[in-house]
Amino acid sequence: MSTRVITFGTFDVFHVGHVNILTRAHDLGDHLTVGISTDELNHAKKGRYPVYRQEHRSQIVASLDCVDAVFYEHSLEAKREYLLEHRADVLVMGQDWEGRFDEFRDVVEVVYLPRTADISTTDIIHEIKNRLED
Ligand code: C2G
Repeated sequence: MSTRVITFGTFDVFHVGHVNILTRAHDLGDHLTVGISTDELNHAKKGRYPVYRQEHRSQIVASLDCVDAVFYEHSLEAKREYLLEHRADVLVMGQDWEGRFDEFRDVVEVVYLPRTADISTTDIIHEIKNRLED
């Protein structure tokens, strides 16, 4: 039987940390689905809109060989519905979400992977701002 893996994220200003988690998520099964946080969900969650709009973020993620399907994650509260709708067997998230999805262990195996060190969208935005100010 094939194993279906699912993960969620914003994937704004796409970088190597994103590549690493998606590659490793793919390696845990046979099919990888990625839920892309919508612009509105991000605004609600982080108080700012992403730099790249959702159509571009999802096009970038969908173009990767390790990704089989993408959809928009409109709500953090609908995670159980998304897991069932996409028939997920394994939920993968980075360790910054450690423990936050344990409540879904009744429907999926939950795996938290270590984050890639020393890179984040926020750091990249700050680096660009600093260079412009120099
Ligand atoms: N990530 C990573 N290493 C980094 C940066 C990010 O492994 N250096 C991982 C995060 O742990 C996450 C994924 O990449 O699993 C996507 O990160 P974000 O785009 O920051 O996702 P986030 O906004 O946390 O959205 O329902 C859950 C949310 O939609 C997650």
